[in-house]
Amino acid sequence: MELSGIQRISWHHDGTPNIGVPQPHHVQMTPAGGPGEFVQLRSANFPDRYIRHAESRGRIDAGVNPLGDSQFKMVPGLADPNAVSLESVNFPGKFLRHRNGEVWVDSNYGDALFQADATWNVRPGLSDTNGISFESWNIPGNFIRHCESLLYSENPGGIPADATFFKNITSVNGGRTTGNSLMVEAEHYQLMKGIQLEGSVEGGQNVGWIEDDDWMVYDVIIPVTGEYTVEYRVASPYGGGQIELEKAGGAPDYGTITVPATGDWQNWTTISHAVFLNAGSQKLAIHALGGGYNLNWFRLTAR
Ligand SMILES: [Ca+2]
Ligand SMILES: [Ca+2]
Ligand SMILES: [Ca+2]
Repeated sequence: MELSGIQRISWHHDGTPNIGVPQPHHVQMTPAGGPGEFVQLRSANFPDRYIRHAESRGRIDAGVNPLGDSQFKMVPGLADPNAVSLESVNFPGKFLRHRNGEVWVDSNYGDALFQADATWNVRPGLSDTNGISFESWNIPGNFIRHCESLLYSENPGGIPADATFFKNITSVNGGRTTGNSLMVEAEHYQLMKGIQLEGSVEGGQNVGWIEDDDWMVYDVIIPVTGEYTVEYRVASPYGGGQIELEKAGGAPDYGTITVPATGDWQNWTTISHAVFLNAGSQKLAIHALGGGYNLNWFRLTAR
C-alpha cells in the first residue's frame, strides 16, 4: 500500500538512492499550443528517437510503428490543471505515469495516487531551453528521463539531455515525422473542394483534378513559432499553376509558389518555399490560385 501523505523516498533504477541535485529555479511554462495538443516528443541527445509506449512500458525508439505509439495528447494535469498529463493517442484513457521510479502507460481508474503519478510540470529543457522537460508533480526533482532506451522518473543528474525533449511538428491524422520534418500525404486531407484522388507512380495516391480555386485542408501542430521550409511534390504537363499556402478559410496567406512544367501528370519534382508559421494547432490549406498540377505530398521542415 502506498501512502500519498508522506514524503516518498525515491531511488534510481539502478538501486542507488535519488537524493537529487540542486535545480535552477524553474518558471512555469505553458506548452506552445496549450493543453489538448497532439505531440511527439523527440529525445534531445538521440534525435531519431521518440517517447513511445511498448507493451505499456515507456521507452524511446526510432522508427516507431505504429506511429500512434509515439503520439500523445497533452491535456490539463489529472491532479493539477496548471500541469499536464500525457494521454496515449491510440489507447485513450491511458496516461504516462511513474510507478516505482519507472514510466508506464496505465489506465486512469480515477484514484488520487494514479492521477498524481500521471501529472507533470512542464519545464524549460534541462539541457536546452528550446526543449522541454517533464518534472514529476508529486516527486519534485524527478523528471522523465531515458536510460538504455527505457523511461524512468528520476533526477537525470549529470546527463540533463536524457530528460530533455523537443516537441515535433505533427499532424492530427498522422504523417511521417523524421528529425525536424513532417511529411503529409496530399490525399490525407481533412476537407477539400473540387479535387479527386488517383494512384501515383511513386506509390500510394496523389491529389489530381486541381483547377483554379480548388483547395485541401490539413490539421497540423506547429511546435515553435518561426520559419519553415515547405516542399511540395508536384507534377504538371504544362506548368503555370500556383500553390498558395494559407490558413483554412482563405487568410492569412503564408506564401505562394509557382508550379513548373514537368512534362506529364506523373513526372514528379519537388519545389519549395519558406513560410513563417505560429506555434500551435493550425488548419493549413493548400489553395490552388491556379490549377493544372497534381500533388503527391508536402513536407514541413523547421529552419
Ligand atoms: Ca477540380
Ligand atoms: Ca488566400
Ligand atoms: Ca501521396
